[in-house]
Amino acid sequence: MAAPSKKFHILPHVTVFLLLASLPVFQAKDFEKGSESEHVQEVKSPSEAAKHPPAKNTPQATRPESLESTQSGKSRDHIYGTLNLRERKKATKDFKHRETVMKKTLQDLLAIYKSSIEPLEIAYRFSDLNKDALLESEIMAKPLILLLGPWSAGKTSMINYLLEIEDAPEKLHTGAEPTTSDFFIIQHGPKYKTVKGMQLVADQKNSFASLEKLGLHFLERLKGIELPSEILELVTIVDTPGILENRKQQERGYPFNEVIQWFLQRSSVIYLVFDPTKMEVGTELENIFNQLKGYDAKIKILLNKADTITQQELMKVYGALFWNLAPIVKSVEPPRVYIGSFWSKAKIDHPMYRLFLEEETALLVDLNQVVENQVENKVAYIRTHAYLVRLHALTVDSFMRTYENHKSLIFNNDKLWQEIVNEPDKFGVFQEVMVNTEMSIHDTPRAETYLHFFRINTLNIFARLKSHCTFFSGCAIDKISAAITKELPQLLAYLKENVSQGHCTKDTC
Ligand SMILES: Nc1nc2c(ncn2[C@@H]2O[C@H](COP(=O)(O)OP(=O)(O)O)[C@@H](O)[C@H]2O)c(=O)[nH]1
Ligand SMILES: [Mg+2]
Repeated sequence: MAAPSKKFHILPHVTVFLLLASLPVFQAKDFEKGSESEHVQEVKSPSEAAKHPPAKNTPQATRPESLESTQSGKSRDHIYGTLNLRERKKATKDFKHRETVMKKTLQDLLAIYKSSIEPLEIAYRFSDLNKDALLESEIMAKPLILLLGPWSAGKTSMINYLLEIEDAPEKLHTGAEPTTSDFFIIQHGPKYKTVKGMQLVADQKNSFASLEKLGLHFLERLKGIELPSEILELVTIVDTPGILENRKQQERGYPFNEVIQWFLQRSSVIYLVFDPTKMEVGTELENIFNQLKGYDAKIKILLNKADTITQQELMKVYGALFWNLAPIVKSVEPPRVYIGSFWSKAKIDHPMYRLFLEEETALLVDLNQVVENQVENKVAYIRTHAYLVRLHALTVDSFMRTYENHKSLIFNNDKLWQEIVNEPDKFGVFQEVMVNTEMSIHDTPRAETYLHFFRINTLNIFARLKSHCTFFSGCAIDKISAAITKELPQLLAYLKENVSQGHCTKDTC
Protein backbone atom coordinates (compact mmCIF):
# COMPACT_ATOMS: atom_id res chain seq x y z
CA MET A 1 0.00 0.00 0.00
CA ALA A 2 1.33 3.40 -0.88
CA ALA A 3 2.17 5.80 1.89
CA PRO A 4 -0.18 8.71 2.42
CA SER A 5 0.67 11.77 0.43
CA LYS A 6 2.46 14.57 2.25
CA LYS A 7 -0.14 16.95 0.91
CA PHE A 8 -2.62 15.62 3.46
CA HIS A 9 -3.09 17.93 6.35
CA ILE A 10 -2.91 16.26 9.69
CA LEU A 11 -5.25 18.81 11.23
CA PRO A 12 -8.63 17.36 10.18
CA HIS A 13 -7.59 13.93 11.42
CA VAL A 14 -6.53 15.34 14.73
CA THR A 15 -9.75 17.34 15.04
CA VAL A 16 -11.99 14.32 14.47
CA PHE A 17 -9.75 12.20 16.66
CA LEU A 18 -10.09 14.72 19.47
CA LEU A 19 -13.81 15.03 18.89
CA LEU A 20 -14.27 11.30 19.06
CA ALA A 21 -11.91 10.90 21.99
CA SER A 22 -13.55 13.68 23.96
CA LEU A 23 -17.07 12.35 23.61
CA PRO A 24 -17.24 10.31 26.81
CA VAL A 25 -16.09 13.39 28.73
CA PHE A 26 -18.96 15.43 27.36
CA GLN A 27 -21.46 12.75 28.19
CA ALA A 28 -20.13 12.21 31.67
CA LYS A 29 -20.46 15.95 32.29
CA ASP A 30 -23.98 16.02 30.95
CA PHE A 31 -25.15 13.17 33.05
CA GLU A 32 -23.38 14.48 36.14
CA LYS A 33 -25.43 17.65 35.87
CA GLY A 34 -28.42 15.40 35.56
CA SER A 35 -30.02 17.98 33.35
CA GLU A 36 -31.22 16.89 29.99
CA SER A 37 -31.96 20.45 29.07
CA GLU A 38 -28.40 21.57 29.62
CA HIS A 39 -27.17 18.68 27.55
CA VAL A 40 -29.42 19.46 24.67
CA GLN A 41 -28.89 23.17 24.94
CA GLU A 42 -25.29 22.72 23.89
CA VAL A 43 -26.25 20.71 20.83
CA LYS A 44 -28.28 23.44 19.19
CA SER A 45 -26.84 24.73 15.97
CA PRO A 46 -26.69 28.55 15.78
CA SER A 47 -29.56 28.66 13.30
CA GLU A 48 -31.72 26.46 15.50
CA ALA A 49 -30.87 28.49 18.54
CA ALA A 50 -32.04 31.60 16.75
CA LYS A 51 -35.23 29.95 15.57
CA HIS A 52 -36.22 28.29 18.82
CA PRO A 53 -35.32 30.45 21.78
CA PRO A 54 -36.06 28.49 24.96
CA ALA A 55 -39.44 29.49 26.34
CA LYS A 56 -39.65 30.05 30.05
CA ASN A 57 -41.75 28.16 32.63
CA THR A 58 -42.50 25.21 30.45
CA PRO A 59 -40.39 22.21 31.43
CA GLN A 60 -40.55 20.79 27.91
CA ALA A 61 -39.64 24.02 26.18
CA THR A 62 -35.94 23.94 27.02
CA ARG A 63 -35.56 20.81 24.99
CA PRO A 64 -34.86 21.76 21.38
CA GLU A 65 -36.90 19.98 18.78
CA SER A 66 -33.75 18.77 17.10
CA LEU A 67 -33.17 16.20 19.80
CA GLU A 68 -36.71 15.23 20.47
CA SER A 69 -37.33 11.60 19.92
CA THR A 70 -40.13 10.66 17.66
CA GLN A 71 -41.44 7.15 17.32
CA SER A 72 -39.15 6.46 14.40
CA GLY A 73 -36.16 8.36 15.86
CA LYS A 74 -34.77 11.88 15.58
CA SER A 75 -36.66 14.96 14.55
CA ARG A 76 -36.15 16.83 11.30
CA ASP A 77 -35.77 20.28 12.74
CA HIS A 78 -32.06 20.64 11.99
CA ILE A 79 -32.80 19.76 8.34
CA TYR A 80 -35.46 22.47 8.10
CA GLY A 81 -33.30 24.97 9.98
CA THR A 82 -30.07 24.47 8.07
CA LEU A 83 -31.65 24.48 4.63
CA ASN A 84 -33.92 27.41 5.59
CA LEU A 85 -36.90 25.44 4.34
CA ARG A 86 -39.45 27.34 6.43
CA GLU A 87 -38.16 30.74 5.30
CA ARG A 88 -38.19 29.57 1.72
CA LYS A 89 -41.73 28.25 2.06
CA LYS A 90 -42.94 31.44 3.69
CA ALA A 91 -41.12 33.33 0.91
CA THR A 92 -39.78 35.96 3.30
CA LYS A 93 -38.77 39.26 1.68
CA ASP A 94 -35.10 38.40 1.85
CA PHE A 95 -35.58 35.01 0.22
CA LYS A 96 -37.85 36.39 -2.47
CA HIS A 97 -35.22 38.98 -3.27
CA ARG A 98 -32.43 36.39 -3.46
CA GLU A 99 -34.52 34.11 -5.67
CA THR A 100 -35.33 36.99 -8.02
CA VAL A 101 -31.65 37.99 -8.30
CA MET A 102 -30.62 34.39 -8.93
CA LYS A 103 -33.36 33.87 -11.51
CA LYS A 104 -32.46 37.05 -13.34
CA THR A 105 -28.76 36.12 -13.34
CA LEU A 106 -29.56 32.70 -14.78
CA GLN A 107 -31.72 34.24 -17.50
CA ASP A 108 -28.95 36.70 -18.39
CA LEU A 109 -26.44 33.85 -18.35
CA LEU A 110 -28.60 31.87 -20.73
CA ALA A 111 -28.95 34.93 -23.00
CA ILE A 112 -25.15 35.45 -23.11
CA TYR A 113 -24.68 31.76 -23.81
CA LYS A 114 -27.21 31.77 -26.67
CA SER A 115 -25.97 34.94 -28.33
CA SER A 116 -22.19 34.81 -27.75
CA ILE A 117 -21.09 31.23 -27.06
CA GLU A 118 -23.46 28.77 -28.71
CA PRO A 119 -23.06 30.14 -32.30
CA LEU A 120 -19.32 29.30 -32.33
CA GLU A 121 -19.97 26.03 -30.52
CA ILE A 122 -22.28 24.96 -33.35
CA ALA A 123 -20.25 26.47 -36.21
CA TYR A 124 -17.06 24.64 -35.20
CA ARG A 125 -18.73 21.47 -33.86
CA PHE A 126 -17.35 21.78 -30.38
CA SER A 127 -19.41 18.75 -29.26
CA ASP A 128 -17.23 16.51 -31.48
CA LEU A 129 -14.17 17.68 -29.61
CA ASN A 130 -15.57 17.60 -26.14
CA LYS A 131 -18.05 14.86 -25.27
CA ASP A 132 -19.40 16.98 -22.49
CA ALA A 133 -20.59 19.86 -24.55
CA LEU A 134 -23.08 21.92 -22.69
CA LEU A 135 -26.83 21.59 -22.99
CA GLU A 136 -28.94 24.69 -22.68
CA SER A 137 -31.12 22.85 -20.15
CA GLU A 138 -28.09 22.25 -17.91
CA ILE A 139 -27.70 25.97 -17.35
CA MET A 140 -31.13 26.16 -15.77
CA ALA A 141 -30.94 22.80 -13.94
CA LYS A 142 -30.84 22.49 -10.15
CA PRO A 143 -27.64 21.32 -8.46
CA LEU A 144 -27.20 17.57 -8.83
CA ILE A 145 -26.36 15.54 -5.71
CA LEU A 146 -24.79 12.17 -6.45
CA LEU A 147 -24.66 9.29 -3.97
CA LEU A 148 -22.04 6.66 -4.66
CA GLY A 149 -20.63 3.75 -2.70
CA PRO A 150 -20.80 0.03 -2.07
CA TRP A 151 -24.19 -1.62 -1.69
CA SER A 152 -25.85 -1.57 1.70
CA ALA A 153 -23.93 1.52 2.83
CA GLY A 154 -27.27 3.23 3.50
CA LYS A 155 -27.44 5.51 0.43
CA THR A 156 -31.09 4.88 -0.30
CA SER A 157 -32.03 5.04 3.40
CA MET A 158 -30.40 8.47 3.58
CA ILE A 159 -32.43 9.70 0.59
CA ASN A 160 -35.66 8.36 2.13
CA TYR A 161 -34.76 10.16 5.35
CA LEU A 162 -33.91 13.49 3.70
CA LEU A 163 -37.05 13.42 1.59
CA GLU A 164 -39.18 12.34 4.56
CA ILE A 165 -40.58 9.31 2.80
CA GLU A 166 -39.16 6.63 5.11
CA ASP A 167 -42.62 5.50 6.17
CA ALA A 168 -44.48 6.55 3.03
CA PRO A 169 -45.66 4.20 0.27
CA GLU A 170 -43.40 5.99 -2.24
CA LYS A 171 -40.21 5.24 -0.26
CA LEU A 172 -37.28 3.88 -2.23
CA HIS A 173 -36.45 0.24 -1.65
CA THR A 174 -33.74 -0.48 0.91
CA GLY A 175 -32.31 -3.67 2.39
CA ALA A 176 -29.30 -5.46 3.81
CA GLU A 177 -28.71 -7.35 0.53
CA PRO A 178 -27.85 -5.66 -2.80
CA THR A 179 -31.13 -3.97 -3.61
CA THR A 180 -30.85 -1.16 -6.13
CA SER A 181 -29.58 -2.22 -9.54
CA ASP A 182 -30.95 0.95 -11.10
CA PHE A 183 -29.95 4.57 -11.29
CA PHE A 184 -32.68 6.79 -9.85
CA ILE A 185 -32.97 10.46 -10.70
CA ILE A 186 -35.15 11.98 -8.02
CA GLN A 187 -36.56 15.37 -8.92
CA HIS A 188 -39.24 17.75 -7.77
CA GLY A 189 -42.73 17.33 -9.16
CA PRO A 190 -46.27 18.31 -8.13
CA LYS A 191 -47.13 14.72 -7.15
CA TYR A 192 -45.49 11.32 -6.87
CA LYS A 193 -44.72 9.93 -10.30
CA THR A 194 -42.25 7.42 -11.73
CA VAL A 195 -40.79 7.87 -15.20
CA LYS A 196 -38.94 5.34 -17.36
CA GLY A 197 -35.39 6.14 -18.48
CA MET A 198 -36.48 6.36 -22.12
CA GLN A 199 -39.08 8.99 -21.27
CA LEU A 200 -36.63 10.91 -19.12
CA VAL A 201 -34.11 11.38 -21.92
CA ALA A 202 -36.66 11.85 -24.70
CA ASP A 203 -37.42 15.40 -23.62
CA GLN A 204 -34.68 17.54 -25.14
CA LYS A 205 -35.49 20.34 -22.72
CA ASN A 206 -34.50 18.00 -19.90
CA SER A 207 -30.95 18.25 -18.55
CA PHE A 208 -30.70 14.44 -18.73
CA ALA A 209 -31.29 14.24 -22.48
CA SER A 210 -27.61 13.56 -23.23
CA LEU A 211 -27.78 10.31 -21.21
CA GLU A 212 -29.39 8.84 -24.32
CA LYS A 213 -25.89 8.47 -25.80
CA LEU A 214 -25.08 5.85 -23.16
CA GLY A 215 -27.27 3.25 -24.86
CA LEU A 216 -30.52 1.36 -24.50
CA HIS A 217 -29.25 -1.11 -21.93
CA PHE A 218 -28.42 1.73 -19.62
CA LEU A 219 -31.76 3.45 -20.21
CA GLU A 220 -33.48 0.28 -19.02
CA ARG A 221 -31.61 0.70 -15.75
CA LEU A 222 -32.47 4.39 -15.45
CA LYS A 223 -35.59 5.54 -13.58
CA GLY A 224 -36.97 8.95 -12.82
CA ILE A 225 -38.97 9.75 -9.71
CA GLU A 226 -40.87 12.95 -9.08
CA LEU A 227 -41.88 13.95 -5.58
CA PRO A 228 -43.36 17.12 -4.07
CA SER A 229 -40.51 17.32 -1.52
CA GLU A 230 -39.24 20.71 -0.34
CA ILE A 231 -35.61 19.61 -0.55
CA LEU A 232 -36.16 18.66 -4.18
CA GLU A 233 -37.14 22.24 -4.87
CA LEU A 234 -33.49 23.00 -4.14
CA VAL A 235 -31.59 20.03 -5.54
CA THR A 236 -31.98 16.91 -7.68
CA ILE A 237 -30.69 13.66 -6.17
CA VAL A 238 -29.20 10.65 -7.96
CA ASP A 239 -29.23 7.25 -6.23
CA THR A 240 -26.86 4.74 -7.78
CA PRO A 241 -26.67 0.97 -7.64
CA GLY A 242 -24.20 -0.40 -5.13
CA ILE A 243 -20.77 -1.20 -6.40
CA LEU A 244 -20.73 -4.97 -6.54
CA GLU A 245 -17.25 -6.32 -6.08
CA ASN A 246 -15.77 -8.40 -8.91
CA ARG A 247 -18.56 -7.54 -11.29
CA LYS A 248 -17.37 -6.88 -14.81
CA GLN A 249 -18.76 -4.18 -17.07
CA GLN A 250 -19.91 -6.74 -19.66
CA GLU A 251 -22.08 -8.47 -17.07
CA ARG A 252 -23.88 -5.21 -16.41
CA GLY A 253 -24.63 -4.79 -20.10
CA TYR A 254 -23.89 -1.06 -20.11
CA PRO A 255 -20.77 1.10 -19.82
CA PHE A 256 -20.80 1.59 -16.04
CA ASN A 257 -17.67 3.76 -15.99
CA GLU A 258 -18.97 6.11 -18.67
CA VAL A 259 -22.29 6.39 -16.88
CA ILE A 260 -20.53 7.24 -13.62
CA GLN A 261 -18.37 9.82 -15.47
CA TRP A 262 -21.48 11.48 -16.88
CA PHE A 263 -22.89 11.94 -13.41
CA LEU A 264 -19.56 12.89 -11.80
CA GLN A 265 -19.06 15.71 -14.28
CA ARG A 266 -22.48 17.20 -13.76
CA SER A 267 -22.77 16.79 -10.01
CA SER A 268 -22.37 19.67 -7.64
CA VAL A 269 -21.63 17.34 -4.73
CA ILE A 270 -20.56 13.70 -4.69
CA TYR A 271 -21.37 11.84 -1.49
CA LEU A 272 -19.24 8.74 -1.22
CA VAL A 273 -21.10 6.64 1.32
CA PHE A 274 -19.46 3.79 3.26
CA ASP A 275 -20.53 1.24 5.80
CA PRO A 276 -17.58 1.27 8.24
CA THR A 277 -17.83 -2.48 8.77
CA LYS A 278 -17.22 -3.11 5.05
CA MET A 279 -14.30 -0.92 4.18
CA GLU A 280 -12.15 -3.35 2.19
CA VAL A 281 -11.05 -1.58 -0.97
CA GLY A 282 -11.82 -4.14 -3.66
CA THR A 283 -11.04 -3.84 -7.34
CA GLU A 284 -14.27 -2.19 -8.24
CA LEU A 285 -14.08 0.29 -5.41
CA GLU A 286 -10.54 1.07 -6.47
CA ASN A 287 -11.86 1.61 -9.95
CA ILE A 288 -14.39 4.11 -8.62
CA PHE A 289 -11.66 5.88 -6.68
CA ASN A 290 -9.64 6.11 -9.89
CA GLN A 291 -12.62 7.58 -11.70
CA LEU A 292 -13.01 10.16 -8.98
CA LYS A 293 -9.63 11.66 -9.80
CA GLY A 294 -10.11 15.27 -10.76
CA TYR A 295 -13.36 15.63 -8.85
CA ASP A 296 -11.68 15.90 -5.45
CA ALA A 297 -13.19 19.27 -4.67
CA LYS A 298 -16.74 17.92 -4.97
CA ILE A 299 -16.23 14.75 -2.94
CA LYS A 300 -17.58 14.37 0.57
CA ILE A 301 -17.15 11.08 2.36
CA LEU A 302 -19.83 9.72 4.63
CA LEU A 303 -18.95 7.08 7.18
CA ASN A 304 -22.54 6.04 7.59
CA LYS A 305 -24.06 3.46 9.94
CA ALA A 306 -21.46 4.53 12.51
CA ASP A 307 -23.97 3.43 15.16
CA THR A 308 -23.08 -0.18 14.35
CA ILE A 309 -19.50 0.04 15.69
CA THR A 310 -17.71 1.26 18.79
CA GLN A 311 -15.85 4.54 19.03
CA GLN A 312 -12.53 2.73 19.01
CA GLU A 313 -13.42 0.79 15.86
CA LEU A 314 -14.61 4.01 14.27
CA MET A 315 -11.25 5.68 14.88
CA LYS A 316 -9.46 2.72 13.28
CA VAL A 317 -11.73 2.84 10.22
CA TYR A 318 -11.26 6.61 9.92
CA GLY A 319 -7.48 6.23 9.91
CA ALA A 320 -7.56 3.36 7.39
CA LEU A 321 -9.86 5.35 5.11
CA PHE A 322 -7.42 8.27 4.93
CA TRP A 323 -4.53 5.90 4.38
CA ASN A 324 -6.33 4.37 1.39
CA LEU A 325 -7.49 7.69 0.02
CA ALA A 326 -4.17 9.50 0.24
CA PRO A 327 -2.64 8.16 -2.98
CA ILE A 328 -5.72 8.96 -5.05
CA VAL A 329 -6.67 12.39 -3.76
CA LYS A 330 -4.81 15.12 -5.58
CA SER A 331 -6.16 18.26 -3.94
CA VAL A 332 -4.30 20.01 -1.16
CA GLU A 333 -7.24 19.67 1.19
CA PRO A 334 -8.33 16.14 2.04
CA PRO A 335 -12.02 15.45 1.47
CA ARG A 336 -14.35 16.18 4.38
CA VAL A 337 -15.44 13.00 6.14
CA TYR A 338 -18.82 13.07 7.89
CA ILE A 339 -19.43 10.44 10.52
CA GLY A 340 -22.98 9.53 11.37
CA SER A 341 -26.10 7.53 11.03
CA PHE A 342 -27.91 9.32 8.28
CA TRP A 343 -31.45 8.08 8.82
CA SER A 344 -34.23 8.86 11.25
CA LYS A 345 -33.81 5.68 13.27
CA ALA A 346 -30.58 6.86 14.95
CA LYS A 347 -31.02 6.32 18.68
CA ILE A 348 -30.91 9.34 20.98
CA ASP A 349 -29.29 7.35 23.79
CA HIS A 350 -26.44 6.18 21.54
CA PRO A 351 -23.07 7.24 23.05
CA MET A 352 -22.13 9.06 19.86
CA TYR A 353 -25.55 10.55 19.09
CA ARG A 354 -24.35 14.07 19.73
CA LEU A 355 -21.45 13.73 17.30
CA PHE A 356 -23.75 12.19 14.67
CA LEU A 357 -26.17 15.10 14.93
CA GLU A 358 -23.44 17.71 14.69
CA GLU A 359 -21.92 15.95 11.72
CA GLU A 360 -25.30 15.71 10.00
CA THR A 361 -25.89 19.41 10.60
CA ALA A 362 -22.43 20.21 9.21
CA LEU A 363 -23.25 18.15 6.11
CA LEU A 364 -26.50 20.08 5.65
CA VAL A 365 -24.72 23.43 6.11
CA ASP A 366 -22.38 22.37 3.33
CA LEU A 367 -25.33 21.32 1.15
CA ASN A 368 -26.96 24.67 1.78
CA GLN A 369 -23.79 26.38 0.55
CA VAL A 370 -24.03 24.42 -2.68
CA VAL A 371 -27.59 25.67 -3.13
CA GLU A 372 -26.63 29.25 -2.28
CA ASN A 373 -23.58 29.30 -4.56
CA GLN A 374 -25.09 27.46 -7.50
CA VAL A 375 -25.58 30.48 -9.77
CA GLU A 376 -22.12 31.85 -9.04
CA ASN A 377 -20.63 28.44 -9.84
CA LYS A 378 -22.60 28.25 -13.05
CA VAL A 379 -21.35 31.63 -14.26
CA ALA A 380 -17.78 30.53 -13.54
CA TYR A 381 -18.41 27.21 -15.31
CA ILE A 382 -19.87 28.90 -18.42
CA ARG A 383 -16.90 31.26 -18.54
CA THR A 384 -14.47 28.32 -18.59
CA HIS A 385 -16.66 26.67 -21.21
CA ALA A 386 -16.62 29.84 -23.35
CA TYR A 387 -12.82 29.95 -23.05
CA LEU A 388 -12.59 26.39 -24.43
CA VAL A 389 -15.06 27.07 -27.25
CA ARG A 390 -13.07 30.17 -28.24
CA LEU A 391 -9.79 28.26 -28.19
CA HIS A 392 -11.34 25.57 -30.39
CA ALA A 393 -12.73 28.08 -32.90
CA LEU A 394 -9.34 29.82 -33.15
CA THR A 395 -7.58 26.47 -33.60
CA VAL A 396 -9.86 25.31 -36.43
CA ASP A 397 -9.42 28.72 -38.05
CA SER A 398 -5.64 28.39 -37.73
CA PHE A 399 -5.74 24.95 -39.42
CA MET A 400 -7.75 26.50 -42.26
CA ARG A 401 -5.47 29.52 -42.62
CA THR A 402 -2.40 27.26 -42.72
CA TYR A 403 -4.04 25.21 -45.47
CA GLU A 404 -5.00 28.32 -47.46
CA ASN A 405 -1.48 29.72 -47.15
CA HIS A 406 0.17 26.53 -48.39
CA LYS A 407 -2.23 25.21 -51.00
CA SER A 408 -1.22 25.45 -54.60
CA LEU A 409 -2.71 25.06 -58.05
CA ILE A 410 -0.32 22.34 -59.10
CA PHE A 411 0.24 20.06 -56.13
CA ASN A 412 -2.06 17.57 -54.41
CA ASN A 413 -3.90 19.64 -51.82
CA ASP A 414 -5.53 16.60 -50.14
CA LYS A 415 -2.06 15.38 -49.32
CA LEU A 416 -1.14 18.79 -47.99
CA TRP A 417 -4.21 18.83 -45.69
CA GLN A 418 -3.32 15.37 -44.36
CA GLU A 419 0.20 16.57 -43.67
CA ILE A 420 -1.08 19.62 -41.74
CA VAL A 421 -3.47 17.47 -39.69
CA ASN A 422 -0.81 14.82 -39.00
CA GLU A 423 1.91 17.29 -38.08
CA PRO A 424 0.35 20.60 -37.04
CA ASP A 425 3.49 21.58 -35.11
CA LYS A 426 5.59 21.44 -38.29
CA PHE A 427 3.29 24.11 -39.77
CA GLY A 428 3.06 26.14 -36.54
CA VAL A 429 -0.73 25.77 -36.37
CA PHE A 430 -0.94 25.96 -32.57
CA GLN A 431 1.82 28.54 -32.19
CA GLU A 432 -0.21 30.85 -34.38
CA VAL A 433 -3.18 30.53 -32.00
CA MET A 434 -0.96 31.32 -29.03
CA VAL A 435 0.76 34.29 -30.69
CA ASN A 436 -2.48 35.91 -31.85
CA THR A 437 -4.29 35.56 -28.57
CA GLU A 438 -3.63 35.88 -24.88
CA MET A 439 -4.06 32.10 -24.46
CA SER A 440 -1.84 30.49 -21.87
CA ILE A 441 0.88 28.13 -23.04
CA HIS A 442 -0.68 25.50 -20.71
CA ASP A 443 -3.87 25.50 -22.75
CA THR A 444 -2.18 24.57 -26.03
CA PRO A 445 -4.46 22.19 -27.95
CA ARG A 446 -3.20 18.66 -28.47
CA ALA A 447 -2.30 17.36 -31.93
CA GLU A 448 -3.97 13.93 -31.35
CA THR A 449 -7.23 15.61 -30.36
CA TYR A 450 -7.39 17.43 -33.69
CA LEU A 451 -6.28 14.39 -35.66
CA HIS A 452 -9.39 12.67 -34.31
CA PHE A 453 -11.54 15.78 -34.81
CA PHE A 454 -10.64 16.08 -38.50
CA ARG A 455 -11.20 12.39 -39.01
CA ILE A 456 -14.89 12.90 -38.27
CA ASN A 457 -15.17 16.39 -39.76
CA THR A 458 -14.03 17.35 -43.23
CA LEU A 459 -12.43 20.71 -43.89
CA ASN A 460 -15.12 21.94 -46.28
CA ILE A 461 -17.87 22.01 -43.64
CA PHE A 462 -16.19 24.91 -41.84
CA ALA A 463 -15.89 28.57 -42.77
CA ARG A 464 -13.11 30.91 -41.63
CA LEU A 465 -13.77 33.01 -38.53
CA LYS A 466 -13.77 36.22 -40.56
CA SER A 467 -16.90 35.02 -42.35
CA HIS A 468 -18.78 34.76 -39.03
CA CYS A 469 -19.31 38.52 -38.93
CA THR A 470 -22.39 40.60 -39.69
CA PHE A 471 -22.81 44.32 -40.09
CA PHE A 472 -25.32 44.61 -37.24
CA SER A 473 -24.04 42.21 -34.64
CA GLY A 474 -20.31 42.22 -35.32
CA CYS A 475 -17.98 39.19 -35.34
CA ALA A 476 -18.69 35.98 -33.41
CA ILE A 477 -15.13 35.78 -32.11
CA ASP A 478 -15.32 39.31 -30.68
CA LYS A 479 -18.63 38.51 -29.03
CA ILE A 480 -17.30 35.42 -27.28
CA SER A 481 -14.21 37.38 -26.18
CA ALA A 482 -16.45 40.10 -24.76
CA ALA A 483 -18.47 37.45 -22.91
CA ILE A 484 -15.30 36.05 -21.31
CA THR A 485 -13.65 39.33 -20.38
CA LYS A 486 -16.60 41.64 -19.77
CA GLU A 487 -20.15 40.32 -19.66
CA LEU A 488 -19.67 37.22 -17.49
CA PRO A 489 -17.47 38.98 -14.90
CA GLN A 490 -20.07 41.80 -14.81
CA LEU A 491 -22.82 39.24 -14.21
CA LEU A 492 -20.84 37.77 -11.34
CA ALA A 493 -20.34 41.21 -9.84
CA TYR A 494 -24.07 41.95 -10.12
CA LEU A 495 -24.89 38.69 -8.38
CA LYS A 496 -22.40 39.23 -5.57
CA GLU A 497 -23.48 42.79 -4.99
CA ASN A 498 -27.19 42.06 -4.91
CA VAL A 499 -27.19 38.76 -3.08
CA SER A 500 -24.64 39.69 -0.45
CA GLN A 501 -26.10 43.12 0.23
CA GLY A 502 -29.58 41.65 0.28
CA HIS A 503 -31.35 44.82 -0.81
CA CYS A 504 -33.79 45.36 -3.61
CA THR A 505 -32.90 47.23 -6.75
CA LYS A 506 -35.23 48.44 -9.46
CA ASP A 507 -34.48 45.21 -11.38
CA THR A 508 -35.13 42.75 -8.59
CA CYS A 509 -38.04 43.88 -6.41
N1 LIG B 1 -27.69 0.49 11.87
C1 LIG B 1 -27.93 1.23 10.80
N2 LIG B 1 -28.46 0.65 9.72
C2 LIG B 1 -28.71 1.40 8.62
C3 LIG B 1 -28.38 2.81 8.59
N3 LIG B 1 -28.72 3.28 7.38
C4 LIG B 1 -29.22 2.24 6.68
N4 LIG B 1 -29.23 1.11 7.41
C5 LIG B 1 -29.65 -0.24 6.99
O1 LIG B 1 -28.67 -0.71 6.07
C6 LIG B 1 -29.26 -1.50 5.05
C7 LIG B 1 -28.86 -1.00 3.69
O2 LIG B 1 -29.44 0.25 3.45
P1 LIG B 1 -29.71 0.81 1.98
O3 LIG B 1 -30.20 2.20 2.17
O4 LIG B 1 -30.55 -0.13 1.19
O5 LIG B 1 -28.23 0.83 1.39
P2 LIG B 1 -27.73 1.15 -0.10
O6 LIG B 1 -27.54 -0.17 -0.77
O7 LIG B 1 -26.43 1.87 0.07
O8 LIG B 1 -28.78 1.99 -0.77
C8 LIG B 1 -30.76 -1.46 5.29
O9 LIG B 1 -31.15 -2.67 5.93
C9 LIG B 1 -30.95 -0.27 6.21
O10 LIG B 1 -32.05 -0.48 7.06
C10 LIG B 1 -27.80 3.40 9.78
O11 LIG B 1 -27.47 4.57 9.84
N5 LIG B 1 -27.60 2.56 10.83
MG1 LIG C 1 -29.76 1.56 -2.56
